[in-house]
Amino acid sequence: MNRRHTLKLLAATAVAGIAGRGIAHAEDEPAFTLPPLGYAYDALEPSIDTTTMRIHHDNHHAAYVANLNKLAGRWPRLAQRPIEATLADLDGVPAELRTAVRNNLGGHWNHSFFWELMTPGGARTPSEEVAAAIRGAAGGLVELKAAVKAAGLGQFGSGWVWLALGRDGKLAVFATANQDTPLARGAKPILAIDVWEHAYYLKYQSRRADYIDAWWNTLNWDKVAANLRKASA
Ligand code: MN3
Repeated sequence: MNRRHTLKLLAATAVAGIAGRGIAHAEDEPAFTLPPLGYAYDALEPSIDTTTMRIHHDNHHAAYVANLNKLAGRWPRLAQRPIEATLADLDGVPAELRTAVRNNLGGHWNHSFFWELMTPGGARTPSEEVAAAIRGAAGGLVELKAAVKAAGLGQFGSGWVWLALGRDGKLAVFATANQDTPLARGAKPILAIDVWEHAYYLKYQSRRADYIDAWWNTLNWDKVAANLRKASA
């Protein structure tokens, strides 16, 4: 391709881009929006560093949201149902979009849940209600942390570790791959830790265990208590 041809192509792309944005603003808001982090990027220092938080929220989470808006253009029902309902019924998603919806809607839901879990200012230790639930599920907090760490280190590649209330009414620790959610198996999440490398690599490099240990310092136990009450209701 010669230079003149390239410039013509760029000009055409620019015009199409501007027209596209104009139409989107005039006729409708995006179906999905990136929720604000709700606190400063440096609020979880030194456990989670500022740059990681900025890239994780503004780039990684934002990319899932951008992809969802494209998917909603192809399948409007995506924007019309509650997110949880779609994630609990992935078989109801058109087959050709199912993997993309699973990854991007899962990524959007998981991260939205994760940011709130780390909101600074809440309880630094479990309430008696939460502690009792943890004793019943794992034996105690020390044992819960050990189970979460084992699941996190055992997750090959990217994924999440969850404490979730299962269909059987019992709390369990397990990992999911990629952006898969407990909702897909009918479980209700209580807490979650993102063990994708993008969540820790800038500060911890390959030391996933050190990241998991430090992550507990960021946990807002008031959010855990609220999630437990909601799941048990
Ligand atoms: Mn992530």
